[in-house]
Amino acid sequence: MGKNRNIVIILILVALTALISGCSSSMDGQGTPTDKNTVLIQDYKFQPSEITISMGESVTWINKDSVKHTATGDSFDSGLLGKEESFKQTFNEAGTFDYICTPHPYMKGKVIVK
Ligand SMILES: [Cu+2]
Repeated sequence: MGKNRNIVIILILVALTALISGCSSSMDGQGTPTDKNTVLIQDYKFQPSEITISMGESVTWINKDSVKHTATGDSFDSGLLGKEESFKQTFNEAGTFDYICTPHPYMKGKVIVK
């Protein structure tokens, strides 16, 4: 009886360890740590919807939804991004660049390049 109990405790510990390591690895997968200009596509929204960067910098979009989204402007198009897929675009011109998601045109975002 005591042996069974130990097994149960070990199983719980193993499950907890798996959970904890699973969480931390998914946190590592969040964003691209080297790119400070990251826009998450989540809940049918660009977050943040407006981002300001300096000329020559790039913006990385990461889709967090199960639904496919795009980041599509006049001068760039991510194409359809599945969950956890990302798209990086460099902006070498100053200006305001509006963009939408092609399948959901009500999703709007803006990149301001200074
Ligand atoms: Cu979309």
